[in-house]
Amino acid sequence: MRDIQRRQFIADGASAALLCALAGGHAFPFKTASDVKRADAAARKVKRPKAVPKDPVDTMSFPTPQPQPGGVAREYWIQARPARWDPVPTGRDEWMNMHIPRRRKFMALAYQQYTSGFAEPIGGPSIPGPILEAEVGDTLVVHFRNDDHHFGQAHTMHPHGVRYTPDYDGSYLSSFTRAGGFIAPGEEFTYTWECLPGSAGVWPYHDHGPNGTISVARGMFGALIIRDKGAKKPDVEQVLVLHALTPQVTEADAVFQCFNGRAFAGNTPTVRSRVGQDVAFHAYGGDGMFHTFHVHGHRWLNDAGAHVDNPSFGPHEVVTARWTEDNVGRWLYHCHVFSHQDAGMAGWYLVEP
Ligand SMILES: [Cu+2]
Repeated sequence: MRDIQRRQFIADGASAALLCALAGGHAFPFKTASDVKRADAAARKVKRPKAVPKDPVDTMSFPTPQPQPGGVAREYWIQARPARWDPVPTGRDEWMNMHIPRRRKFMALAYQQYTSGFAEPIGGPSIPGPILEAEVGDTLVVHFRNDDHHFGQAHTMHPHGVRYTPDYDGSYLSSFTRAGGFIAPGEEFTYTWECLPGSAGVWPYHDHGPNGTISVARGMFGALIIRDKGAKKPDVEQVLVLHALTPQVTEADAVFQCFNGRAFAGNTPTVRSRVGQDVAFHAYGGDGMFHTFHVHGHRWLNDAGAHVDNPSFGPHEVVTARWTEDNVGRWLYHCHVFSHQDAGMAGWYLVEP
């Protein structure tokens, strides 16, 4: 059975499209809005799979990790929910002073933060989702609730960079799915992730449920920031996720190339700083494409100690650009893939004296 599905996946992929979405073991070409609707319908029907162990690891159980000595448990309450979303709220591109005439609003999927015990929402649903912060030695304890009453699908949170046992992987694995890999609408699950030495940095998290590819394309992603114990937080810190909102999910007549769910300067984040401040941008690719991160008027040292002003990165790979500010002005930041830049992947960076 599994082999047949696998062959079907390969056949669909070869004949129909480069990009495929998997919904509960069914493979769909991801070329048109109706392909996405078919994947949605299949994903809605997926029930929690019955466990069919194959290897000894499939039946092992694992203790929930605790913070290291001196560390603490950092608790978050995060809900997944549908959200009507406008990628260009101003209707304009402020860089080129152009009107953006397209139909724009669509149903996104996003993460939303709540206060303790899901008592009150903290702000609205956001793309990317809430930034989850911790220090090395801590655990991240994330209470996750699925409120996807619109698409009616199971969702998860799958983190990068931290350590987790199989139950907290947050990945749908058909008959090998562990506890955190399938959270149905209305259900809650608590993930515990360990911020061990080596996990300092900025890392993505995202849905990895049965329809994960399409959910991520709708906005279900966010970032973890793990700092070394006592490390200074930059004065200005901005996470930027570079990703496309495509016609397959928006049903608009063209793609929106976005930073953080918004396209075109004046809609994408406008980042502000002053001379002398410690400024950090963390950029990652939230879709299946490669991108670059370019900031006018600035260059910085990469991890290898070389000066760069336009590093490239692949899907879900993070680059950090950090410097002490010394250049006053109105600057552009953008992806240097021109087809991305010109479809909205650009924004303002304003430096005051
Ligand atoms: Cu790009």
